[in-house]
Amino acid sequence: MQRVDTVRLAQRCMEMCDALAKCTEEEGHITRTFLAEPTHEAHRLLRAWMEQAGMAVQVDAAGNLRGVYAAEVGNAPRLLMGSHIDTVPDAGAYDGVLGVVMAIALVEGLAGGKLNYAIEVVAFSEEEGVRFGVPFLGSRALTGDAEPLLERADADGISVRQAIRNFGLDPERLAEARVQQPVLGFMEMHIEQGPVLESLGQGVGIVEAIVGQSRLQLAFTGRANHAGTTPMHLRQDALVAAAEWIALVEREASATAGLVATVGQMQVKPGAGNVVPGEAVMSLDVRHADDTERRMAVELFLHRAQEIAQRRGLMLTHSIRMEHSAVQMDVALTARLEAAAHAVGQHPLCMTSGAGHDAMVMAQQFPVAMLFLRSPGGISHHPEEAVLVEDVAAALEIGCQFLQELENR
Ligand code: HGY
Ligand code: MN
Ligand code: MN
Repeated sequence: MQRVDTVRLAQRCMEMCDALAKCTEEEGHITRTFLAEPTHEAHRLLRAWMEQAGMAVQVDAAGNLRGVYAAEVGNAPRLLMGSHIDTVPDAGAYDGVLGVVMAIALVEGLAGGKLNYAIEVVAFSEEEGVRFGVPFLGSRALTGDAEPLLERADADGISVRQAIRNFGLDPERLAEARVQQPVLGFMEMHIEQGPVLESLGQGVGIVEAIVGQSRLQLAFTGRANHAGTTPMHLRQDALVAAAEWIALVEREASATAGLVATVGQMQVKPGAGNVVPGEAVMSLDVRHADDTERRMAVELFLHRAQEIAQRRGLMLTHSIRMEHSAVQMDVALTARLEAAAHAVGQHPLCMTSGAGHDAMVMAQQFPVAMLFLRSPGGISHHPEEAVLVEDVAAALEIGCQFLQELENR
């Protein structure tokens, strides 16, 4: 494999992320949820870059854009690489998309040279779970586990099935999205989205495990009433109950090592300033590297919510939107990634990911490995999310060597 100009490729990756950032639902912000209109433009850009790099490109029924770089011989196994192109609302420019464009850059760096395995770069259509409250729609299509999600509806009552149709795809062909070929593994490059690498002055990290996560929806239901005429002791105020519970969640999570718990979404009804809130519907995101600790925390938070509801004469309902166990990266594939780093003179930190990734889903069926890039300021899911071009170059150096290590497997 010839010497690759990773500095030039890193610059190209930054430019590609800038171009994708313009594909947004919200003027002045980066917001691109599952199969939203701007995804068509994002696909157009990615398709052009993939084809330029020598890939044959198609879109599957889940909206994943997939480019295949053929091997030197027909029925060779394939390496999967990629990440997601959907975002949270008002996102940064690198979460997900950086891993897609870096994978394209690695293929571009091959400059037409063929390997004894194929490469498939996947731009997953949905990982964040913003539109339908359930994440990993894209990668679950590749593992053949997306069908159960087809009837989930978004806030406007549009189902996943209908959203796929509205995008111009055929949900009846979802089963064809499943990976059929023999797979060497899935390698995902992604920003860390946290403070660890920066705090240690490291540009790149190797992921050993991804924490487990539970995503729930809870609703406190009391009784709406007049804000002026209803005495305080006669109220069944759903928002006050939620506030008491959210403060408790923060207290308990802060007191438990390795536990994080977040209420990120809330709808209050009827939502008028002069009406005592009758209903408060909110999300709960709970994560821990140890699944038992996480499940115990969820139990505790639900028990406490029930207690608060009882004491305040309210009703509590809840639903589990998603539950995913902690995932260990594949030891052998990760060892190859580490060997590649050492071969190019880098010694990345081995670490756990507090963020969820498509690799969690792909790990259900394939060996997976992940490479992290430093998040300056430790910030993500925020417009100030950043990445350093020199860290992208360093990660591409490792990626090029990793492709070579696989060639010599
Ligand atoms: O929420 C997460 O962990 C990821 O960024 N989707
Ligand atoms: Mn991500
Ligand atoms: Mn994210």
